[in-house]
Parts: sequence; structure tokens; C-alpha cells
Amino acid sequence: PMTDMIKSKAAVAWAANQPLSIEEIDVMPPQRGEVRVRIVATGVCHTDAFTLSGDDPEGIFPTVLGHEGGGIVESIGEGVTSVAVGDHVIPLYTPECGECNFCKSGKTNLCQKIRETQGRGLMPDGTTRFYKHGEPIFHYMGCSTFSEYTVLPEISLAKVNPDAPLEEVCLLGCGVTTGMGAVMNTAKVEEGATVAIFGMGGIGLSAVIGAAMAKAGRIIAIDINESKFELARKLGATDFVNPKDYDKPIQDVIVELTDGGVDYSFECIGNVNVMRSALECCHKGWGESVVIGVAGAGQEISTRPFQLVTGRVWRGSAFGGVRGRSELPDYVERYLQGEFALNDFITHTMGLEDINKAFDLMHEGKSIRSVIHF
Ligand code: NAD
Ligand code: AHE
Ligand code: ZN
Ligand code: ZN
Repeated sequence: PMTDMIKSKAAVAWAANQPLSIEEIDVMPPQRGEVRVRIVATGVCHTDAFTLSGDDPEGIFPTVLGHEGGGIVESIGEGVTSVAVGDHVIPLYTPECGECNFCKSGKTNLCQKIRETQGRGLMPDGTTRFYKHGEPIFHYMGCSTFSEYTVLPEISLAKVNPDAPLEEVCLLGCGVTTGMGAVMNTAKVEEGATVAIFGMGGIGLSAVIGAAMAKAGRIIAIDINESKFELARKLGATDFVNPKDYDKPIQDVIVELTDGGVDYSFECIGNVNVMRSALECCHKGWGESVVIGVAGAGQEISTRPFQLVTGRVWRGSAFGGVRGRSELPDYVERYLQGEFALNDFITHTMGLEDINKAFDLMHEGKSIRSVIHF
């Protein structure tokens, strides 16, 4: 099926640390195995701000950021069979090809089929589909949802139930799935467990939802911004800790509070010092800590190896360990069945022209998620 170049409104990041610029860009037709999608709505995740800040070693400019979207297939390239024009889709920054060693291992969601080109802001054939005055603009995390139209490989799309409002389920494209999945797939938190969650942004609050669904006995919410605790309580958190209220390491506070430490902890901030606290607040002999937060170039984690020798486990999770094409549609179904709400997270909505406001609100600690409507 032949299609033409299309004009698209997009928020372009021309350089690190500059406000996004609203532009009309050219979006090329989908090539073999590719799909062009009209984005209906997109959330703004802290990772978008991280890359814009210049701290992301893979950050490359100019680019169209955004990776938490929902959209409708506008056109398909040659050979595309798994989606059709009009299908509702969620872009996947972790694709699922089903045939690479990673997909076939059954041990990870980290499909590597297109990881190398994706990390360089390119489509799998090594070129880009975005242009402004004939100059190429790079893709981002294989998604680039801050554009009215974007192009993705077929393997990077989850086809979802069209009854689901894309203005809400876009959050399943990253934040909510990441937090819930880290608790349920990566840690496999069991009923009655004691859980500590560091950072009550979109990711940490989703981890609270996951822990409540897993029937954790105690869910300790930790944040330096106490305005986040109200929603945390509503979602099921049972204890609230502001590290600023103490003059000793927060891991010591939590170990005392829990008579020896937690069964599971989750770092949902991207701060390497907090990652250490999250490990060290785990119970000797069995406590497991999951790193979800993304830390900047050059940052490293540390702890005494004795922490691991004595049975604590340090692990990490990307996209909640969820295989996007085969498992994400079911998250949408569970949302439709009322198992969890998404509107609690949407503190702000705005048009693309106001997207810089979404970044300001995030940095000021005033939003959980801003959702951009096109
Ligand atoms: P956010 O900015 O909405 O939330 C971060 C929260 O951490 C805020 O509430 C903030 O007040 C709190 N915080 C900051 N410093 C703190 C400290 N020292 N102690 C306690 N709390 C502190 O961010 P988000 O969108 O929820 O993303 C969180 C992190 O997760 C980011 O690093 C993001 O890049 C990462 N992330 C990872 C994945 C993944 O797949 N691994 C997916 C999405 C996001
Ligand atoms: N580019 C960064 C790494 C960024 C990162 O860790 N990304 C997460 C998703 S964050 C979503 O908000 C992820 O899925 N990582 C797995 C992968 O393959 O990128 C860097 O440090 O280079
Ligand atoms: Zn994200
Ligand atoms: Zn694969």
C-alpha cells in the first residue's frame, strides 16, 4: 500500500536543555515492516526529561521525544500483517519480535532485534522518517510520541481493545505498566509481604497499585515531597516516610520500622544514593531490591558486598518485565474491567503547544502525569 509524506505537528528537541519547539515536520511513509501511527494522546515520563537534560548517554539531538503514547494506525508498509489501518495501538519502546535469542529465552522482555538502531535514534534500516526542511530529525526510544504522526516497526506496536480511551491507556505505554509489572513480574511480591517504595511519581504510585493488587501486608511510601502521599494512601500505601524528617540514613529508619527490613523494595527515582538505601533496607537473608529509576551518565551504585553475601538481592526491571505485544493488551483489558484506575494519575491535560508546561510541572513536583492531547 503506497502512502505519501505527511505533515505533522511535533514538539522537537533541537538540543539538550532547551525548551521543546512546536514545529510542522515531514513524516515519511512507513517502509517495509513499518507502521505510521496517528498519536491521539501521550503522557510525559521522567525519562523524557532525563534525556532532554543531556544526562542520557544515548541522548541524541535533534529528536522527537515521547514514549508513553496511544494512537491509531494511519497506514502500513509492505509486508505488515499484524496490524491494519484503524487499529488502536500502544507504541512499545521494548519491542517483541518473538524470534531473537532474548525473546526465545523466555527469561526476559528485553527483545534486542532492533535495540542497536533504536539506541541511535534510527529505524531498523538505519534511516529516519522525520524531516524538517529536508534535514533529518532522530527518533527516540523507537517511539517519538510527541508528534501527531510517528513511524514504528510493526514489532513495536501492541494492538489493544478499541473500547479503551487512548487518553488514559497511553499511560500503559510506560509508567503504569513499569510500576505494576516490577512488583508483579520482576519481584513477584506475595500476599502479606512488606514492601518499601522509594519515589511517589507515576512509577512509584503504580508500584503501590501493584503491591496492593498482590495483597502486600505493608506498603511503605517514601518521598521527600509529602504532597504525593495523599494519592499513595488512596492507592493502598499503609506507611509514609519523609527522609527529611530524620537525621540518620533512611535505610536504618525503615529497618527499625519493619523489625529487620522489608521483603521487597523498589527504587523509582533514579538516584544512586537512594538505590543503596533501597538495597540496604531489605531484610537480611531474603530481601530483594528492584532498581527501576534511570540514573545519569557516569553514575554508579555501591554497597558493601556483605549486603549481598548476607542474602539481599539487587535486581532491575525495564518496562516492568512486560512483553509488550503478547502481554500489554491484557493490561488494557484489566483496566477496562475496573481492576485499576488510570485517571488518578492524570493531574494535568494540555495540548501539544503547552508541552513545556508539562516538564515544568514535573520539575516543580506538581504533577503525576501530564497527558498531551493532539
Ligand atoms: P517523577 O519525577 O514523576 O517521580 C519521582 C519522585 O521521586 C517524585 O515524587 C520525587 O519527589 C521523588 N524523589 C526525588 N528525590 C527523592 C529522594 N531523594 N528521596 C525520596 N523521593 C525522592 O518520575 P517518574 O516518571 O515516576 O519516573 C521515576 C524514575 O523511573 C525515573 O528515573 C525514570 O527515568 C524511571 N523510569 C524507569 C522505567 C524502567 O522501565 N526502568 C520506566 C519509566 C520510568
Ligand atoms: N538510555 C539510557 C537508559 C535508559 C533506560 O534505562 N531506559 C529504560 C526505560 S525508561 C522508560 O521510561 C529501559 O527500558 N532500558 C532498557 C533498554 O534497553 O534501554 C542509558 O543509560 O543509556
Ligand atoms: Zn517512561
Ligand atoms: Zn526479540
